[in-house]
Amino acid sequence: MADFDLLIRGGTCVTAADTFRADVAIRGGRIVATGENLGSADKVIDASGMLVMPGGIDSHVHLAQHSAPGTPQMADGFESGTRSAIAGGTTTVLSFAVQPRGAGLRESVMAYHGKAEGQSFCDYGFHLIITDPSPNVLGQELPSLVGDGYTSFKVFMTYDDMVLNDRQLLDVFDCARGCGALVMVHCEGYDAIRYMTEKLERAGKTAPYYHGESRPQVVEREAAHRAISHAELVDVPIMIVHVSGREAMEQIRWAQQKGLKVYGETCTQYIALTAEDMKGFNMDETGGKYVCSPPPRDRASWDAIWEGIRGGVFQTFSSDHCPFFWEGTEGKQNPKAKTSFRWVPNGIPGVENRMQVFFSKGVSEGRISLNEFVALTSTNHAKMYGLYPRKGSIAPGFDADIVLWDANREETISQSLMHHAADYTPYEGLRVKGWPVMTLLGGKVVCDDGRILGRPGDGHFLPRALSPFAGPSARQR
Ligand code: DUC
Ligand code: ZN
Ligand code: ZN
Repeated sequence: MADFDLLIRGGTCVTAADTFRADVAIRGGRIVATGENLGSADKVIDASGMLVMPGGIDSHVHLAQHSAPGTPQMADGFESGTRSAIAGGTTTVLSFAVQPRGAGLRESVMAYHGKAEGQSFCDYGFHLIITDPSPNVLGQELPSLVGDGYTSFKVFMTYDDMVLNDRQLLDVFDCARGCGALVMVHCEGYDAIRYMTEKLERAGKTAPYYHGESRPQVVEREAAHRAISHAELVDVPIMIVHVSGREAMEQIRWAQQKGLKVYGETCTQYIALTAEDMKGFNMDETGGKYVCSPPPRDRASWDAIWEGIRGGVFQTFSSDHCPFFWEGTEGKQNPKAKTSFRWVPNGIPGVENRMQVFFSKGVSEGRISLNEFVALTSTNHAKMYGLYPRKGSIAPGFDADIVLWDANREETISQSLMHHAADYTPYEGLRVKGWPVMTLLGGKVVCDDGRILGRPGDGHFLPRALSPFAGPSARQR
């Protein structure tokens, strides 16, 4: 009988802390040893010339999320979305269980489980989206769900069907403080966006490009400052998600320098797309392919985002995978969307490209180290969202969720390579250096050079511990 189920031999292991030559021994779905001459195994994978990194954790994806009647369906459910994830080297996703207004929180979570159960190619957990913070939700349901492993939730400062007013935000923050949950905040101001949208529409400026003009950086900066101020008042940590440029980044940096527990997330689109993309061909509808919120900015904003990444302002780099179809009446070109940018569904696919683009622009172009790459794509997500020390590193005791990475392989991102159900990729034509060549989930090879070997149902739901980053400051404890 062999010592191990699997040995990954001859690669260079990379963790958030170290880079070292070692074999990795796996038994029962977990890493049991790293080192040399470890023993025999039923199966050996030759990883020479490859980086051996923890599987990606994407803590911000939207799958099978349907929030309001009459709005378009998402292109990806759990099956296609997580298939795309493993093809891109990601082995855990955290998706959002939304509470439609008027609905109970637990019933919403249970319904969402029904969409994921038996469907997922990778492990998954749920954040909650709180749209209706009634006394029952804040007093009973939310604390009880946090106790059951749904230890983070998102609130919105915009969107008709999601927005919370300032008093509601304060109440939700207070509840999070009480139960130790981590609050993620979508920072864009509702009234400012409405004002801008109506003004642009009156001027006949309705093409997708004006989506960006309707929510400039000042709108994001104002909301970020307001959220930070409320969090300071309540004394609760917050995570400001999908930061798009300098203005919001500087708010987070300012808060951090004040000693507040304010964390930041940024995403692929904010280092790879610009507002120019939303012009499409000659200000036509094809710009709708790039419509997401906050909108992509400009190249100076890419630099600001890198400044925040390198300076430690951002803890996590996510995809904000939020896919809609391009063709057909259920997607970006739905009939209403042709009348104004305000009806173009907000969101783009990208779970498969997150690590490719970040590695290429980050590591291959010399902006960050290999270890920073692992921290920002995996380890920090695990730590921030209560999955550490089970996920997020290459060390004995961790789940054997591993990506073998060819740092020298050059590819051009194209829809023909994608495994999602969406009918386009916003990163079409982007040349990258660095590519995932094999993905393992719990020690099983689930993707080999783009060939999916895993099955729906391989992935399991992950109840999560409280985030160690979510406790209030000692100041008011
Ligand atoms: N917020 C997200 O987090 N994703 C897509 C759209 C949005 O507004
Ligand atoms: Zn958002
Ligand atoms: Zn999102």
